[in-house]
Amino acid sequence: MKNVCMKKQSILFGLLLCFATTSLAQPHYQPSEANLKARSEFQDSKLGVFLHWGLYSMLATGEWTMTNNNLNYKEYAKLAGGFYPSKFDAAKWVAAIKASGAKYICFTTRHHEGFSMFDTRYSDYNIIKATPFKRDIVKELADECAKQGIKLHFYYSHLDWGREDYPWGRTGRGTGRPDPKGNWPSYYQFMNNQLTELLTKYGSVGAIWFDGWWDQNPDFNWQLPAQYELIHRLQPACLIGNNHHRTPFEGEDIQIFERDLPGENASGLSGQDVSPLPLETCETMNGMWGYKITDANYKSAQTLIHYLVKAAGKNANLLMNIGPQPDGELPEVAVQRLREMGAWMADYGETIQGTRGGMIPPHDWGVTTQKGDTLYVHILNLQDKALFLPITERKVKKATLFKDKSPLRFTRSKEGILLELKAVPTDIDCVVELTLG
Ligand code: JFZ
Repeated sequence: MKNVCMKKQSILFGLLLCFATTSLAQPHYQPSEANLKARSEFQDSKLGVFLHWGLYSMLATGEWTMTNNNLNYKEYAKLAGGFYPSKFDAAKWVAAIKASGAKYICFTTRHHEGFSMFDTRYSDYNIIKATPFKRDIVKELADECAKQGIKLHFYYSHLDWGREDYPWGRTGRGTGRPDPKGNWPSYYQFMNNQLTELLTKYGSVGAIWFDGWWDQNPDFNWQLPAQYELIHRLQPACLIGNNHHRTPFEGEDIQIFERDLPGENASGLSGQDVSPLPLETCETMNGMWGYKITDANYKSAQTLIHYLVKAAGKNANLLMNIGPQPDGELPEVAVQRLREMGAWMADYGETIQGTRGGMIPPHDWGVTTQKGDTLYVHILNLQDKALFLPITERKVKKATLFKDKSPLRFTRSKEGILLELKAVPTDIDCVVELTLG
């Protein structure tokens, strides 16, 4: 009798547990139609420009200076009183960036230092209340991007070196905040309040680019599902990316790589698997994200273009960074690079924008991109006049040199085609256009 009763009880308990777990389980994220469309437009765009701008720009030693030098958070906050970027002109920035062929800008609305570059009700430590500048930089950028027809993405730091309620993580331990425990519910609410502002006051937001997950232990509960749900509820087409250096979590729309082409892990930050989501890799133009006065080591236009083309060949976008100066201008060399990239994009943009990674995987000589029946062969590094291409699945009907549309000869074999170039290529990117049957 007792046994039967216990059995009944355990069945009941089991049923209850089953009910509880299914009803508590997060429903599987289903991206909206608008989101899927935004993903594909994002993939088409191939080039974006990252801007790291904040109070740290004034110290001109990069955006990690607060933690690297253990600067006291109350002292650091005084920088705001002197932040007056007198030469800031959103129209000029957006025009210079657009000229590169980039289709979106990703701007640091609030970096790890904790300062909000926008007008926010939820902290006085912001561009309007704490600086003599008193202009909402994010708003000016958003309006200008809308006017000039380029998308705007928001970088948003999950970690904060200046707030007392952010629980101490790996970094920012020397900034003088009193309580290592912080107050997570308060901090989480603060972030969601700010995200709500960013997604309701600045027009359509292309993406939220999170960063800082890696600051806590991997088992820390960031409550991301509810935060992601909030974002997608406010703007279903807004793409969510998180620079956590892991394969994407539920609810994310793009996969981010830092200073790395997907799958290469050259920087040691991106050993994660490559997911089927749209991919983006970010890279600095010199060696630092935030403005660094001593870093004049800008990559050449050729290096940047090669990086862009290699990313495209790996089916990824390049988000190329510039650290604006404290006076509000973009560094002159950076503007020059934007111009140089723009000149290349004007001629060759269509061989990457609107394409996907091509059927031939990347090789030492270069990469391929593809749009319908057109395969673009990007020869970046070849000391030869002949190039073998392992194409067996499709028939190659025609080969032309992209830049002047002149026909190229090739011979077919069982293993592929042997392309005959007129000379050893010397262009930054010698593009051959193949028409597939
Ligand atoms: C992160 C930021 O910390 C950095 O300031 C910049 O915004 C970049 C785009 O993204 O970079 C990281 C993130 C994590 C590590 C190093 C750099 N890490 O875990 O060592």
